[in-house]
Amino acid sequence: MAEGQIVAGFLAPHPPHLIYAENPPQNEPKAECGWEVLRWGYERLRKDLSKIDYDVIIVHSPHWQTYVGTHFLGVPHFKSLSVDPVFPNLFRFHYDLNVDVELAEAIHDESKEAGLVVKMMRNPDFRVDYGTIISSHLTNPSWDKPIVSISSNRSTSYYNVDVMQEKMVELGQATRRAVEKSGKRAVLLSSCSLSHRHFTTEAEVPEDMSREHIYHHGQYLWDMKIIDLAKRGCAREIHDIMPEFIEQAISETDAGSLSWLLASLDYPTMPAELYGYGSVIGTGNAVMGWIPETAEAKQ
Ligand code: 2XP
Ligand code: FE2
Repeated sequence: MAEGQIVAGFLAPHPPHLIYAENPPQNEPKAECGWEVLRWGYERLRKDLSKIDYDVIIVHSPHWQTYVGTHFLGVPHFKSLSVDPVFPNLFRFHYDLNVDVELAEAIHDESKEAGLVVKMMRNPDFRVDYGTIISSHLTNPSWDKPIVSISSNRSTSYYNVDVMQEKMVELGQATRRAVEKSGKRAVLLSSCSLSHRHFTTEAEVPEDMSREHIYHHGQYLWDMKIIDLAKRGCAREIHDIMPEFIEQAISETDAGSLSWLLASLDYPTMPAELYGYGSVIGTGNAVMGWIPETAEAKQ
């Protein structure tokens, strides 16, 4: 069996607004427009992804919160309705998805061997979280690939940010080892925003873009710092300033998704491709990523 590999890794944020504005048939609420720069960014991401072969999407989501260890979806098929608890007016999404349980178990086993507390989630009636669904949909709207969904252990809140960082390094390395042994080609998604300070009131028309703007200049500067480091191939530095970024920008990366992605990719030194940056209810969102094969092709 050929050695498996991580063929791409993306920061793939999950504001439900992006699905709402896209009007896929699965979502009940319908919009006129909205958040185009981010949606065009995802469009460019999909175009790049269409040029590479892959078998599976692995997503780490802040909205599957498990306080005892890291959990993995462990049922082959899920079909239900996902309603965003904060934005039920924007996101009522009928999902129907397949899970690569074999690979999920392999990452689970590698993680366990590395000393992490882990669990396979075997409840067939479990409601898949909207972070997993939104990032997976925007990356691959045809849903023709199985996913592996990994929970967030929330150790930044439950312990502290250093514990989160350490655990995500272990989880990322375990993910990489499991993918390599599996013989599969995997695309990884860190399902999170960067700065994460929300508006406290919503516009009457949610997609009224005259109301959408950066919330806070300091948080914007932090987002630019992270993007600049990624574009310059300084993934290790992003890991190193993560604790300060989380504190100063109230970042959704506190869930560990980005730390996991960077560790899984073994801290890429190739420049990240930035597909788009924009605010959603004031939060900072970058769609960007690393496709190692494109770097090799350019050499
Ligand atoms: O607040 C969150 O975590 C959400 N997922 C909803 C909205 C905007 C995010 O950037
Ligand atoms: Fe979120």
